[in-house]
Amino acid sequence: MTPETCILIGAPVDSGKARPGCLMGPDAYRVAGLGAALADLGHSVCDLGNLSPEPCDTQTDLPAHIHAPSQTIGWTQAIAKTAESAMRDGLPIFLGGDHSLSLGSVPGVAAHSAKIGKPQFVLWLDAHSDFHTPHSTSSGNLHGTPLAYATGADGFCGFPQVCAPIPEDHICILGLRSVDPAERDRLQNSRIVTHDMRQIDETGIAKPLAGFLDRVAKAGGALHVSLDVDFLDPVIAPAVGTTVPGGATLREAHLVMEMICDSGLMTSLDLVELNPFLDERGRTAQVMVDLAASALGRRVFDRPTQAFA
Ligand code: HAR
Ligand code: MN
Ligand code: MN
Ligand code: MN
Repeated sequence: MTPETCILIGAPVDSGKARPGCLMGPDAYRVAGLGAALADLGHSVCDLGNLSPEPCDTQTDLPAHIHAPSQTIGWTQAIAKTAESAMRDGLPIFLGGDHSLSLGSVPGVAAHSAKIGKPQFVLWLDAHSDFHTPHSTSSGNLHGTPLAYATGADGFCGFPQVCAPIPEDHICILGLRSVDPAERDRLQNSRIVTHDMRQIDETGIAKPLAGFLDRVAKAGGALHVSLDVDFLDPVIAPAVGTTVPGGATLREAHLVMEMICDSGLMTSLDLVELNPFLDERGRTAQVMVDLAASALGRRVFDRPTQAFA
């Protein structure tokens, strides 16, 4: 692949749910060698360090059970601005942080794509659809809402206006196996393309992904990839607060990343939901780093021998 300028953006967002730990994610990716892995593939790597949330004490009309709304709004503002500017300079990789970081990353990258006249597409690799609004979520956890926000859904009072909403038919979700009833209703009435694990079992993962990548290519689109740790089976990726059995295998996940790389379409990447406090000797962080490397050109024959087993 052609060398990229990979811009690492630490976003230690931990406000999207009650259980703490995702704030340690960016440093875990660094310790697991993300920067060196990308540099070894010939990319130039620029690590911006960790962002901080903008101060926010907006009074909002969000429902009272929403967890930590001000912090998450502050993070959304900071991440969206950095996302838009980083897109001008290279390929941003957002090191989460919980999935509420995508409330900032997706609208931010989409704002840039709109300005350069490229249609923005999103590939959501997740056990969950994250398609709640603050009014439909019963948990009150905003990490379950970013995909709805990115499409311009109503109900995000106090959040920045989404200036370039993602058209529903530009979104593909792969790996679903935990969808709440309210999300299911809204998804079924949307044009979002979903492939749950049952379908992946039946068709394999390559076929639905190839169909989506083909659509992105034909549209001349920009592709944002949002990789939630819980897309993976918890046996290979235990370090996440919301494990759901029956997820993608290591090879399914690498194949997704290798196909994304071959497509040459990826313009930005989120690595989200890693909770290093729940990890086993860093192995989930390492899997996520290896997957990012696959998306950016690593192939089996290039892979250094790993010491851990
Ligand atoms: N749907 C559930 C909720 O809204 C669980 C959401 C879990 N989200 C993530 N990201 N872990 O996908 O509370
Ligand atoms: Mn998610
Ligand atoms: Mn998830
Ligand atoms: Mn279109």
